[in-house]
Amino acid sequence: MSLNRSAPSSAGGSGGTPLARRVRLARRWLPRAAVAAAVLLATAGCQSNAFTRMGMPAPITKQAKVVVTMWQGSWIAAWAVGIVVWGAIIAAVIFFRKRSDRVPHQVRYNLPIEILYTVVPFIMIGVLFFFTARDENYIDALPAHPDVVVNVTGFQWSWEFQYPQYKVPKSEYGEVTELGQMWNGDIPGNENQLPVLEVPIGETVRFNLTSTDVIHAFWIVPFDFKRDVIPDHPNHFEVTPTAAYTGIGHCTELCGLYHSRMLFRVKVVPAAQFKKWIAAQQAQQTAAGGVQ
Ligand SMILES: [Cu+2]
Repeated sequence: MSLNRSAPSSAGGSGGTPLARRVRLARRWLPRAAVAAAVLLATAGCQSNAFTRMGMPAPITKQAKVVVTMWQGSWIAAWAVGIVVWGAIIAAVIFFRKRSDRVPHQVRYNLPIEILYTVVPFIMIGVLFFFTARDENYIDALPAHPDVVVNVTGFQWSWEFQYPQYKVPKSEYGEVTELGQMWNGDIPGNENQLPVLEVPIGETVRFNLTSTDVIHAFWIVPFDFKRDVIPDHPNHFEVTPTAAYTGIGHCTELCGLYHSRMLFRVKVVPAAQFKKWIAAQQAQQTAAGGVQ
């Protein structure tokens, strides 16, 4: 947008005291600046970029998008409340300065104002609660028939991923099983030895989480979501990936000496590529008589 900067100075220069000129300038430009800021905010909100996500990683699942929207909504609500509170503080500082020793008019026991003080925070909490509960129900939903099931086992200090729908006959586990090594940065290329978790785009993927020892937590950063992996307490969640992704997943619950090395490779790939990969894993593990 190109703003004509010469207009205000020529208009502002036409007579009047300096104060009157400043007031005229402010009257002319403040509404325009407010509209420009509102348009900028509204249009910037349409696209998902690092600024409008307010620090959240770019989402790669339907559920993660809901998390980001919730986060943005919380910021908008916080800003709205902040602007009102700051506005009231600044107004009090400017317009209600101490001018004499006269005690100002007191409002205690003023029932309408006290009801307002009580009701407004309840409404604010109610709105936040409503959206939080709605989104949490969506994110925690476990539809009956997921397309792909992954059983995740966390242990000190690595992960095991099993695909019970894809059998590997005559093997120890009887199904496609991905194991790997704990990360060791001293060994070049060691990241290629990490266990692999591969899931398809556009299909519902159920994760069943268990631990064999202590509490771990499962975290794929752009899922915008973490879930604890607890011994004797199976946890579950389901996502629908929406975008390709290759990266590193983490344990995000301090679980012991090598917690920070408890990494895994994540590949979110098109469904056809996933089918090919899982068939290759089945063939390979069947030939080897079990997991490699
Ligand atoms: Cu851990």
